[in-house]
Amino acid sequence: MSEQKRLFFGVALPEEQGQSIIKWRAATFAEESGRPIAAANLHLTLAFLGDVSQEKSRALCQLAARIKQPPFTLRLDDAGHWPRSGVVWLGPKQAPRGLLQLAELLRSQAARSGCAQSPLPFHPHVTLLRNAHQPVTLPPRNFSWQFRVERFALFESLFSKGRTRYRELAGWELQQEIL
Ligand code: 2AM
Repeated sequence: MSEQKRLFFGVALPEEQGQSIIKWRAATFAEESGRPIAAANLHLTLAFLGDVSQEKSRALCQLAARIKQPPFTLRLDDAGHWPRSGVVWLGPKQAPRGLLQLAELLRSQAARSGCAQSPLPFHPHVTLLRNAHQPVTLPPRNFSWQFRVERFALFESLFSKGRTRYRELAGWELQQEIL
């Protein structure tokens, strides 16, 4: 059997918004709230694939390349805490239709290719803190970052020397349909 990689489809945060978010995070959450995610690792997962063989990842890439969808604007104006998974997150109060469509398509392609998908509904979020298992005081919802999502990518999750990092393996542009 070929080597397996831990993969997911996602959207990386633009550098500018990522930097602004980590400054805000440092000023907003107490140090003991949880472990902050590095700026370079901030992303929104569209479909988590788990451990995938090379053959399967190639097939999933071919399906992803056929997706035709226009870009959309993503606004991060909501925050929440999931104490069981220990995650503090940012997300949209109202998810744009383009985001939901893209995630739905990637998740159903993944499921059909044998990558089990969570039965829980898709809840778009950018994880800010991990290991946040104690109560966390969330800030008032007076923040907002917004950016155009013009591409999505397949990422590999790598863990070494106690650190996780994400490596982009392939990416696809979202395109306005030309009539
Ligand atoms: P999280 O940030 O809420 O933990 C890489 O691990 C990405 O895939 C993370 O954004 C993670 O979401 C997401 N993910 C979704 N389901 C997962 C699972 N079962 N195990 C690990 N990561 C998962």
